Amino acid sequence: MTGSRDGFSSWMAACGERAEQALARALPEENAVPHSLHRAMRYAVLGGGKRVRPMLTYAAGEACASGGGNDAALDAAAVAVELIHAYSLVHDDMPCMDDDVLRRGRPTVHVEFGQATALLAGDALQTLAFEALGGMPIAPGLTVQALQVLAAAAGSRGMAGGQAIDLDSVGKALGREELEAMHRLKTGALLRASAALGGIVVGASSAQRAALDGYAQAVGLAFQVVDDILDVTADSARLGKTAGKDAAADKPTYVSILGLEEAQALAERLRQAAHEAIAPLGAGGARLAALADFIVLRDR
Ligand code: GRG
Repeated sequence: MTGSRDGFSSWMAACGERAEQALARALPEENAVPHSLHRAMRYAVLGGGKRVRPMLTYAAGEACASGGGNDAALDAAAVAVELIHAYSLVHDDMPCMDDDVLRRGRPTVHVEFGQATALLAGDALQTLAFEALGGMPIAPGLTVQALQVLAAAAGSRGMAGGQAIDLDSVGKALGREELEAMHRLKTGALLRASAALGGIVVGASSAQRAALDGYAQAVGLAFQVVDDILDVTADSARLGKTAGKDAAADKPTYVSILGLEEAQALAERLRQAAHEAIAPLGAGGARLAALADFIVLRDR
């Protein structure tokens, strides 16, 4: 099943469902006080999204586990990375940042619940991520490592730092290296942590962790290159978010710097680099390889 496209599609569907259920369990119920905050948190997280980060966590765990992984710990790690992602989208969409009204085909959280609740929902999703990791049924030393990896990836030397550089770069002529440095933080750091956490919770060896990291760095960059390509080649209905925003905001992108064809060639080179990086994982890395293909060849 591992090698076939149909097998991979069912694995992706099963992973998406598994992540959805784990997220639904981890989030506070809507009928718990304060209702509007909990409704906003569930609205931000459930019923949408490709769940790429949880898939990276599950596939990395599967690739490195000897004798079956720890399902509860993998679920907690998958929940944690998706909660951080959801928080970043809620805050990114707010008027003080990207100011967007459409996300995952629905009104953004601040449009639906107001700015103050959106701000709090993002904050609370972020802290819930660390609560989930803190409760993992694994050796305490591994839990501490996982907490450090996720905190660093989300913070000022990771995603939040990348967002700050992005906000500063509007209207500026960034070079390719500066653009890459920004994306390695803004989107790459969390994707990298998603794979790392899968390895950590199943007790991956240092060689396995190094292979996962090389893979995740290539995939993280490829993800952003493809995001820039889709911003010009796909429409808003397919993306479930506003298309063409980067050009409209005069933001530097891989397409604006390299042109469409060279950006597509770069995505393909990164896909191949991702495959090469996981060669040391042998047959266990098949899901990760298929996931790299999905990330580069996706249409939304
Ligand atoms: C607000 C601290 C803070 C950070 C925001 C990641 C981010 C930083 C903002 C998201 C803005 C954006 C559209 C970035 C481009 C790449 C990206 C992360 C796209 C959205 O991720 P997907 O495609 O979304 O995985 P789904 O909805 O499928 O989960």
